[in-house]
Amino acid sequence: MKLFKKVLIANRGEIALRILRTCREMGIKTVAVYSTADRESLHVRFADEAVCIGPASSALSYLNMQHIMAAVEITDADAVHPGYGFLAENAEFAELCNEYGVKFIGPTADMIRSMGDKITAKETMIKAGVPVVPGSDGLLKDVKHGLKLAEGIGYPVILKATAGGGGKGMRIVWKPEEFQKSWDSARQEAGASFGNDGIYIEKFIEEPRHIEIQIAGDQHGHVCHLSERDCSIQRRHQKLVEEAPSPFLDDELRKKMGDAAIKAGKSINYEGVGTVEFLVDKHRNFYFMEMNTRIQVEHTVTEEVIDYDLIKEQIKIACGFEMSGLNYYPTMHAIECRINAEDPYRDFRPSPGKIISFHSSKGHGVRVDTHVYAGYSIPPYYDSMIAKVICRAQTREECIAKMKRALDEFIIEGVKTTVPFHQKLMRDPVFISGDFNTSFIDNFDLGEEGEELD
Ligand code: MV4
Repeated sequence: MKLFKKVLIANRGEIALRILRTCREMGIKTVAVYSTADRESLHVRFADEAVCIGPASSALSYLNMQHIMAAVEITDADAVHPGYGFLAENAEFAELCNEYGVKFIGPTADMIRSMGDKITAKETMIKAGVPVVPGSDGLLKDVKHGLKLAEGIGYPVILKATAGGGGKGMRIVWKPEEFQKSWDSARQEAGASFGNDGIYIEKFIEEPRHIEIQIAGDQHGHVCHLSERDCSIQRRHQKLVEEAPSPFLDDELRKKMGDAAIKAGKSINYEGVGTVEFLVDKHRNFYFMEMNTRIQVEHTVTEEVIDYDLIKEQIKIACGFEMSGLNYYPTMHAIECRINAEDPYRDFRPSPGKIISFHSSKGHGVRVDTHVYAGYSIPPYYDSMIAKVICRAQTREECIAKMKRALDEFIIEGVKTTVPFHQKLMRDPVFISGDFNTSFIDNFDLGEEGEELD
């Protein structure tokens, strides 16, 4: 297998560092790109070369395809790793890389497109025999069409934007009288957010769990799964905690969902690592929700439980490496807490600024992926995640104990963080029981700021 000589990392923050580290281990040279706001970032310092691609605003830097391609040309990189966010699921960018003769480390533009449009994705899944939520085939023509289908499906129903994802342009409708209003606002929001106001309808699954399956496919037609992550701990469609294995799955359901995810991947000849997201109801029915055609923030949880470097796998697949095709099952338990520079006591309001002191948790079974350090200023322009704490232990109970310990020894001064939220969560009887769903955080009691914890 011939590896890339030089990879340009089209991203910032912890994921840029994460990719850089694996490239180093593989003997691949690295190019960092950065905005003027990220001049002091570690990814810039650690990379073999670094190119400034624009001002602080991401639209003018990390999302600026022309500037990134210019950096590719200047440095003669032979591949681009997009990380997550920014251009990671941008089919046009994948195509542009192709035109420039550099490998986009990820799926082809066609694969990205086929999953980017939710209706197309759903149709593909139906054909592949992957279970989907009952609903309209295709877009709704008008309100009348929607009302008629809703009657057949049965309330509550949910309106979703075909260009959507992450909750934008989504409305739950509990009764027919509300339909018109929800329809109008869903269309308006979808049009404004995506420039596409196409809406479809589904049965609303109440209090589901969000369980996703990690898959990997190579250029030789093999697709395997690497088991699940439970991402039910979310707030306003932002994941806060992820874990593997899911406390809800048994071996039988894990195998069924794994098979379904492989079918999903094979149906589009998937190349690269990807994630098939499912909603799982209380009766253990599971339904395809969407597929992410990128490496995700929470990939680390899977890395810990199967002892595998997913970034390395991405690079090998992009180089044409042939996989065994075997599936991977967890041998350990892992939990990830996302530490954001946000004030959990003030509605998770962002808290950018200078970090005065920083002491990371360490010790057996504790992994911290972060780009920050004492003296680093968190810019206000990008997302607020500053660290991921991933703990790994033999059992879920031990893993929670380890996470408690790890969070308690974290010191971050100068900005507000979500550490206290996680400290409280790790002591919550419902979280500890493992019996929670995507509504759990809506009713979670954070307690008083500065309260003593046992
Ligand atoms: C749903 C659903 C219930 N029923 N679809 C939220 C984000 C978007 N990707 C899809 N989402 C949902 N789709 C049906 N038919 C509930 C959600 C949902 C949700 C899903 C996963 C994790 C957290 C969530 C929070 C609220 C709603």
